[in-house]
Amino acid sequence: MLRIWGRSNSVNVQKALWCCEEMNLPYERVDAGGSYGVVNTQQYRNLNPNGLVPTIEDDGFVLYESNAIVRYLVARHAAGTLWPEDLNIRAEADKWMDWQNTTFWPTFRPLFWNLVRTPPDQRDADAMEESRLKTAEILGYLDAHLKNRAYIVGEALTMGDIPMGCAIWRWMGLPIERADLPNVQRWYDNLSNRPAYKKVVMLPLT
Ligand SMILES: N[C@@H](CCC(=O)N[C@@H](CS)C(=O)NCC(=O)O)C(=O)O
Repeated sequence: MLRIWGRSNSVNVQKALWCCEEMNLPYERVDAGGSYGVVNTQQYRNLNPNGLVPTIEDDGFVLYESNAIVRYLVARHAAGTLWPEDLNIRAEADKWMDWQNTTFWPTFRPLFWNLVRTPPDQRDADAMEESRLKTAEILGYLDAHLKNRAYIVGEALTMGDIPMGCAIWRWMGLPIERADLPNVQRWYDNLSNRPAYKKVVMLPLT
């Protein structure tokens, strides 16, 4: 059976879990990372020398990097649905996946990290405000893109929704002032109605 290494509150682990839940694919999850440790053991480093989560083992095949894991899982099990067969549509989905990892998350991370993982007296207020403003600005790009779409590349959920879907739960859940982004809100509402998203993504922010 597919094994997923990683704590369930990790944004990157949730990408893999959400995929599996959407596809009804059986998996075993092993707690690792954060307070669970494990990632510094030799056994884990042999699988993933970065010491980060998630890592998957699928019938002897080992893979890390959350977005690569999402692509692998959906290409293998959900061709034509989560894995768009049309090359242009798939490339568009790919683009938003990469945008989450390389643009959105580095912009949003200071706000998230300070508010969720840092004691109040040690928070960097300037970094938080800069991160909040810049995140709102770039979410405007996603908002414009979603104007005529229910999901990231059309009317149905694809892999393109998975990384940003995991990330937007965090943006929506923080006790902050949020810019008015009606299309992002509508998309987020669509995600929130999905049982798989409720089960593995909509967890307390810790
Ligand atoms: N680029 C990697 C980043 C992985 C990453 O940073 N994972 C975080 C959790 S979201 C982690 O392992 N942090 C250390 C820990 O949890 O011990 C990916 O997308 O998989």
